Amino acid sequence: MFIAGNIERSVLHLDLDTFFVSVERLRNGRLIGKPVIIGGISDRGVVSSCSYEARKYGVSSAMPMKMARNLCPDAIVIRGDMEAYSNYSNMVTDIIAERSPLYEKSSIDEHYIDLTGMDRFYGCYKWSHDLRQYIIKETGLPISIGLSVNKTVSKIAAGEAKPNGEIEVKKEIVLPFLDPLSISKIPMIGQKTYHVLRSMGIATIYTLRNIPAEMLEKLMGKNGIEIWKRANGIDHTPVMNYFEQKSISTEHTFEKDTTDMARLNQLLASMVERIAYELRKQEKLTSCVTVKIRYSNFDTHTLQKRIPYTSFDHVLTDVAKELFAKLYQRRMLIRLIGVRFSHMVRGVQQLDMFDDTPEKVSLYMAMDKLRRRFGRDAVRCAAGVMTAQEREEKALKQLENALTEQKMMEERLKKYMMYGF
Ligand code: DCP
Ligand code: MG
Repeated sequence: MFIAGNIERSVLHLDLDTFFVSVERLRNGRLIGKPVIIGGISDRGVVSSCSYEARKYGVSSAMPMKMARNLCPDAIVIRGDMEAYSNYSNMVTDIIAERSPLYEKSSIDEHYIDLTGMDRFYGCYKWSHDLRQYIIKETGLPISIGLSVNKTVSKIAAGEAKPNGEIEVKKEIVLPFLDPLSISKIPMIGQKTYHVLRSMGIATIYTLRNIPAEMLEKLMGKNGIEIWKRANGIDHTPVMNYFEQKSISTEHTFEKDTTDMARLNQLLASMVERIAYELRKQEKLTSCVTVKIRYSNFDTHTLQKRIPYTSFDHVLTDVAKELFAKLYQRRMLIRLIGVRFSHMVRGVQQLDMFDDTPEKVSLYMAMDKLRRRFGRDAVRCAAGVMTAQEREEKALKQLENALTEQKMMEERLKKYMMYGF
């Protein structure tokens, strides 16, 4: 996409406040005003979302649940319900889609809208304010917004507007707005980069943006330049139309057309496994599965289903098989089958962790690790590829490794929380 450097853009960022907690509060008013934590409820689970009342005690997302309970023993801990959150997420997206010229859904509770040019008809800020009020009225969910010249500044502004607020950062005040903020507010700066920069005495965006870009490049490569640009309020990345965002798909054409159901189902499962791995590698979740069949006479049929956000093979395989069974009614020879995941958002597996036992999550992590090390086809659990006993033995072994690794990770996290390294 071509973006002229001198055209001033208006980009709106919307982020729902304590999203999962807010949905639970709609369903149970007694949770309002209390410390609430959503996540895996076992000790090995992690915090997905927590209320401001819980944050006061130092609880934060991605923290091990055990630690969160220690910090805030009075917190009400709730095992999440991904289906409900997906429904509310889609409700918000539908409202935005109906009214916006161009929007991007960037995570389960975040959207960007490109409002460039709207000022000629209707003030951008007024439009954004009205949209926010409408979302609150229709869904009952608190949401914060930031309006500015690009995605980075508007996202930071929405963060600063929380809870339940709105901030506009006009072009002239971008730098004064950014300067006093902590470098951790820049979305590109993760924990690792933050610690590197802090160890060099860089705390505020002002200090960061006054460091020569070449120095940051030497320190962090290309990323260093990008970080320097963000600190200076420069970000040309376009708002990507949600429905034009890349989907992940795969197809298989048979050498000899077939009607062999067992083979078709087995192949479908292994195709799903392959692209679900790709999905997790990209740290994405999908909410729409499409299955395609091409018959030997080239007649092509597709069927799709919207589902709660997930990246788990076992969920996706079941959906794909269900769609295939519905689609394949003609008992004719099949020439090709395909699977596609679309309506994807940024999000990690942790998001759906509470849907499953910690053992299953560990198993997925172990399998993906093996795939990373030995190639994507190193692990298969599609029915029929291994005997049941082989599968179980392999799964147990992977589980064992994953649990050891998870224990080590928890130790590291604990140490980090205690000593800050
Ligand atoms: N989420 C998750 N694991 C993470 C981060 C987020 O499961 N590591 C989920 C739970 C959140 C939702 O995604 O409710 C949105 O993430 P946010 O970072 O926007 O967190 P919240 O909406 O909970 O809080 P805030 O008010 O800070 O936006
Ligand atoms: Mg949020």
